[in-house]
Amino acid sequence: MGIHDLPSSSTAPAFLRLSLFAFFLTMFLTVEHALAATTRHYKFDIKLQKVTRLCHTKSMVTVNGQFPGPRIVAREGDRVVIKVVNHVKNNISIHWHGIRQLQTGWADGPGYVTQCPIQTGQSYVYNFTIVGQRGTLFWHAHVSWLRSTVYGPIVILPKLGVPYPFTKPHKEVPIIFGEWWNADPEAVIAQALQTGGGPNASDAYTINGFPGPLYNCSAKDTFKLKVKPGKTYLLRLINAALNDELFFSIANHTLQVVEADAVYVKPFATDILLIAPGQTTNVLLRTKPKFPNATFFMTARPYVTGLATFDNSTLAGILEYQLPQSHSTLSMKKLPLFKPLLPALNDTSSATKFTTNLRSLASAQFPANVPQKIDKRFFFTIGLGTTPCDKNNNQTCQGPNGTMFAASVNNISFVTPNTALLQAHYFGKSHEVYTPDFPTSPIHAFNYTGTPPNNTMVSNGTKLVVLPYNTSVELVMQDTSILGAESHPLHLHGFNFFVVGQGFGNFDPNNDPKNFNLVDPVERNTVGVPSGGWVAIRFLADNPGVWFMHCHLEIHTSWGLKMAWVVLDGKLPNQKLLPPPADLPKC
Ligand SMILES: *[C@@H]1O[C@H](CO)[C@@H](O)[C@H](O)[C@H]1NC(C)=O
Ligand SMILES: *[C@@H]1O[C@H](CO)[C@@H](O)[C@H](O)[C@H]1NC(C)=O
Ligand SMILES: *[C@@H]1O[C@H](CO)[C@@H](O)[C@H](O)[C@H]1NC(C)=O
Ligand SMILES: *[C@@H]1O[C@H](CO)[C@@H](O)[C@H](O)[C@H]1NC(C)=O
Ligand SMILES: *[C@@H]1O[C@H](CO)[C@@H](O)[C@H](O)[C@H]1NC(C)=O
Ligand SMILES: *[C@@H]1O[C@H](CO)[C@@H](O)[C@H](O)[C@H]1NC(C)=O
Ligand SMILES: *[C@@H]1O[C@H](CO)[C@@H](O)[C@H](O)[C@H]1NC(C)=O
Ligand SMILES: *[C@@H]1O[C@H](CO)[C@@H](O)[C@H](O)[C@H]1NC(C)=O
Ligand SMILES: *[C@@H]1O[C@H](CO)[C@@H](O)[C@H](O)[C@H]1NC(C)=O
Ligand SMILES: *[C@@H]1O[C@H](CO)[C@@H](O)[C@H](O)[C@H]1NC(C)=O
Ligand SMILES: *[C@@H]1O[C@H](CO)[C@@H](O)[C@H](O)[C@H]1NC(C)=O
Ligand SMILES: *[C@@H]1O[C@H](CO)[C@@H](O)[C@H](O)[C@H]1NC(C)=O
Ligand SMILES: [Cu+2]
Repeated sequence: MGIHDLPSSSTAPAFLRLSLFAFFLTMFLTVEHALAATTRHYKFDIKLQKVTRLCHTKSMVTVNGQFPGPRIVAREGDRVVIKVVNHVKNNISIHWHGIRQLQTGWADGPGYVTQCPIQTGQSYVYNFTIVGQRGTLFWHAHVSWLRSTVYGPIVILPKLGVPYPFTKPHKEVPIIFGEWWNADPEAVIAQALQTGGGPNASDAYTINGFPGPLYNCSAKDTFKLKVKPGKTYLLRLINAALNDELFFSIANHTLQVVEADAVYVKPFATDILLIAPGQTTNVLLRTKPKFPNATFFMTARPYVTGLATFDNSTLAGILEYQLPQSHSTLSMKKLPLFKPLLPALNDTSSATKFTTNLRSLASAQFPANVPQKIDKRFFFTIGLGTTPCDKNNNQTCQGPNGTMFAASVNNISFVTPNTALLQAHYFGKSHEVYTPDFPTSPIHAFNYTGTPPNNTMVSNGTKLVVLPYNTSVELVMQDTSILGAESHPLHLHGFNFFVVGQGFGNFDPNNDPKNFNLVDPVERNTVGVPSGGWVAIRFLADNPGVWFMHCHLEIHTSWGLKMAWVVLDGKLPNQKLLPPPADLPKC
């Protein structure tokens, strides 16, 4: 029954939880209007839990002691209310990654952006409605590197009675990729910020929390996907890893991509998937018609373009067909095991082939509302850089040439304030916290993907862009070759955007826009800025609030590759940010 186990809910009738769910779904099609959206309640207790992987046991921060964390299941249109209680010494907040949060910016979650963190012994109720989204998203901690262990799936089912625009799956299975350090990830990032060098690479990648048999001391920690022949499975793939985009493949099986970041796409078949941190992708797995007398590895390993040292290991799970009765004496262990062939770690052409295949479904029922007329254009450089090393502050200067690594947008490395930006904005105290002068284009133009400038030092500040309500925005993000070109998965909070164009080299404002796809571009919340290239996105700023935008490679966020957009209230009541909840944490 899997995913159709809906959680306890204040108004959902008990029958929703029965396995005859599908039957009732059909039966109640005609009275759909009578079954209004419901409220789903969850409680997240943030607490320590001992977990062992690769023969290393550590006490880590979790939700309800679970790793990965519990799944949130709701329908499009439902309200979700999650009470988060912090029982650990770390400050924490939770981000509902990809949820639009229309008018409810207070529930978005990034620490010091929309809220102060929830401190030890305190709690906060996240309260939001899921509007116009269906598919897979995920939730994760949004303070420091706590998301390495604090994450879980968000499953958004279509409204009751609305079918999927693809084969109805026999079963649905969330598959969440993560990254495991034997050490405490908080110590890893603290050390990196003190030395100024790159952080220690992770020790393993995980699939639903398990590294799988390709690692030492890990065979028993293997995720198995048990399937029946001749069925269609919906795999809800989520990349919750910190610092690595991943290639994924299942031996001898082709996958049909149907959805990305909770938006339907035009279905296409592929053997290889690319999924960046912050991205989600739904695929259909059609199992072989008969018991294949074999088992199959599903594996993932990184797509890496930067110069830094990285975890080059491979996670594996097993796709296992249920034995037919006639084979009951056969042992699974004796069956041949097939392995998929993954692209090389630096295979940019495989990566590009996958991403350029993604197109919005753009049907009458699920249109692609691409902004056609643009009010404001922005051009942001995205890349690495350096800052001076301060030995008096215990920094040990192990970054490039005795400096400290930094990262920036338009050469500004974002300085996180010690109070929340959204509160400063809402209560008219912004002048004390940030300036509204984030540059619309680089202050100094250079050959962004050519020979890098000699001076790699970045500037810093807490600068934001302020947009009137309903501004239609076009943003070109240009990778730079400073300290190495690299693919950066940029994530925008509060909006989906359309990926209207991408290319390699420097963006050409005269010729490239002619090739923009304004008909059926993919709509999502996280997009990879190609290594040594650019990407153009469009979105309508129809959600008042303060919205974080950052690289979803966590180390780049730590180094300052982040900024925020302020979207002002509109005139109508439903165009205004709601007042803050009474329990909003204080700094
Ligand atoms: C959630 O928000 C709605 C709308 O503002 C409100 O009616 C409801 O009381 C809130 N629920 C909780 C538990 O705070
Ligand atoms: C990072 O790796 C170095 C070299 O292996 C090791 O000495 C150091 O303790 C590690 N740091 C953390 C925080 O685990
Ligand atoms: C799996 O693929 C390999 C390589 O293409 C092929 O040799 C093998 O016969 C396939 N096995 C099954 C059970 O499909
Ligand atoms: C991974 O990196 C290690 C250390 O740099 C190297 O020895 C090993 O060959 C690499 N493995 C792969 C699969 O690239
Ligand atoms: C299945 O494969 C095993 C191992 O290769 C072999 O021993 C067995 O005879 C096969 N059974 C069938 C029904 O093909
Ligand atoms: C990818 O890596 C291989 C082996 O490390 C190297 O030979 C090749 O030149 C690299 N390709 C690109 C496009 O960087
Ligand atoms: C630097 O490190 C030393 C030893 O760990 C510590 O005693 C001192 O307080 C630190 N200084 C600063 C400015 O953090
Ligand atoms: C580091 O210094 C060397 C020698 O001065 C220079 O060639 C190189 O470009 C510098 N690298 C960076 C990243 O600044
Ligand atoms: C930028 O650098 C690239 C790579 O070195 C070079 O091919 C290109 O001609 C340069 N463009 C300009 C405008 O100088
Ligand atoms: C960068 O440094 C090199 C070598 O020191 C020098 O020849 C060159 O003129 C410098 N370029 C600029 C733009 O300063
Ligand atoms: C920001 O830049 C100023 C001036 O260069 C410098 O003194 C300060 O340390 C920097 N702050 C951060 C957080 O990097
Ligand atoms: C937790 O957050 C509060 C409020 O911003 C801050 O004062 C405190 O230093 C933080 N504690 C830790 C351990 O980071
Ligand atoms: Cu990045």
